[in-house]
Amino acid sequence: MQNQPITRQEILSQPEAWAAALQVFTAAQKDIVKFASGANFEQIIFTGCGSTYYLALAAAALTQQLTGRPARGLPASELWLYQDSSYTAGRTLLVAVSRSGETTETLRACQAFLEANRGELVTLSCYGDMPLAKMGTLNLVFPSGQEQSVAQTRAFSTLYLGTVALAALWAGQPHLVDSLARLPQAGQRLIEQAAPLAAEFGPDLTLERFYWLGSGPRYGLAAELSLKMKEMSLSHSEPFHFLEFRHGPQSMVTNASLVIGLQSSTNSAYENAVLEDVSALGGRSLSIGETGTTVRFEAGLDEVLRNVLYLPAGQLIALERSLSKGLNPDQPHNLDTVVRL
Ligand code: F1P
Repeated sequence: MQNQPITRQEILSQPEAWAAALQVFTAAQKDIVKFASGANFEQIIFTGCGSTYYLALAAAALTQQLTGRPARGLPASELWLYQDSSYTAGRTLLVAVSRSGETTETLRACQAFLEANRGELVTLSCYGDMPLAKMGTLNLVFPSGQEQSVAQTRAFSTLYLGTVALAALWAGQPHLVDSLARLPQAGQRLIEQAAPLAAEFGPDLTLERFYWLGSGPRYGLAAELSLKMKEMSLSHSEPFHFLEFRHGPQSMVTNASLVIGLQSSTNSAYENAVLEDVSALGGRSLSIGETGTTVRFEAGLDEVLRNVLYLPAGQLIALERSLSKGLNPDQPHNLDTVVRL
């Protein structure tokens, strides 16, 4: 494709990147299991900055759900500068995630963690020659997530998939990791289905406000998609937990609002009712989920495994809007690939 933004190619190639990441994961599986057996961690903390902080939120929620151990997602800057409000006295398993592996805040948070001897560090990144990939007891590197664009798309979903696989193994459920092999195919089908919808909503410049709703392990993903809309298309965009939308944010609904629901199966009735309220208020909405939604995965995968499928549809809407506004999605305004302090 000539004259196409690199971001489009990065979004479309996610299924292949996931397949390659799962191979990396399989090769490291024994080392990963070692962390689970005999691990006396009082808490698990996931960290990152920007996109990878939102990834940390999503990963922590899923890890706690699967393992039953307390898990939190915190920005690396907070871990570095506000250690007392971040850590307990007990041993911590810190999982640091970074596309570049060189974001200063993430490196400083990890360094401070190791110096204070708070526990063990696991890192996930995309570049094996960068400093973060040498800091942990276990360093997982996913080169298939590498990107040329500033805004993360393929890197985010690939690294996120790594944390899903980690959570499944740490929960002692390796059969879930085996099922992840079905995701690349489901991702391909999803992208084909979402592309026409993105081509419909992206260029609709009567829309001025975007709200992304996601709950439980999906809140971090809603936050990431909202960030994509901001970075790529310079649009007003905010994430909320599903039912929180009624507690104030819905005052902002007009006929220029689009509310995008990352709908679960377990709570679809409650979540869908929020979207129905939006329509009653004159706003527009669309839903992404396994079945009965505007965009449907129909992947037949366990709910804990399929969250990554929400991402490509939202990324494509942000990309199409960016292009329709005459912007360059590869190079967002005022943003660098790596923040170095
Ligand atoms: C984190 C990050 C990106 C953002 C921008 C600046 O980078 O905040 O999420 O898109 O590129 O850096 P990293 O630590 O994941 O490389």
